[in-house]
Amino acid sequence: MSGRLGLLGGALMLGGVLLLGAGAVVGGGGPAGIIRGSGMMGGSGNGSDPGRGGMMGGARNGVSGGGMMGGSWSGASAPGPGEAGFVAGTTSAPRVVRIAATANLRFTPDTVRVQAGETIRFEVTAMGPVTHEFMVGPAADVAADAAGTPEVANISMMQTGTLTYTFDGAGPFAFACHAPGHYEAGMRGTIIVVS
Ligand SMILES: [Cu+2]
Repeated sequence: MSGRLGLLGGALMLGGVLLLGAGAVVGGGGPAGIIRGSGMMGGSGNGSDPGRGGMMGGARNGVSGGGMMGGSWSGASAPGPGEAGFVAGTTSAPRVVRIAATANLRFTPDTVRVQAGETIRFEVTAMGPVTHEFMVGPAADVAADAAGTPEVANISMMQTGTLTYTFDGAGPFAFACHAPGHYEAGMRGTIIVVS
């Protein structure tokens, strides 16, 4: 709780859009995994597959497939390094990584792979009746809740906090929630930088 909002973040929006996206996938058919559901905006080769074509439309609207698997939230992110369709995020076109902040004080996923130098737009949704924060940056700063570390605070139930961050250098980088007691309970995550 550094009290500072992230430099580029702070925007809150209703998370209902995510629910609509998940619901739409039900009718899309097929095993909608996190990677498959990400879609490829402008990508090639997917147009001939009707099932995936539907998901492409979802991605265009900012909600991508993934559906509900095992009862847990799996809002899909754009493909990451090493995954089919990966496009490195830039400052003008950040890559979207969606993270669920759960009522049992965890982030899902709790590990995010980024390419060195990438700009990522984190969209963090609070999935239960617990308000969270999302801080990302150098691991030491995140662990210490250092003032000035980019953070979006007060993400309440079914709201989404957005924070954009560029991963310059080798890291290590991390993310965490510093709502009282949450970090101590294990609400933290790791950024893996690949070159
Ligand atoms: Cu939290």
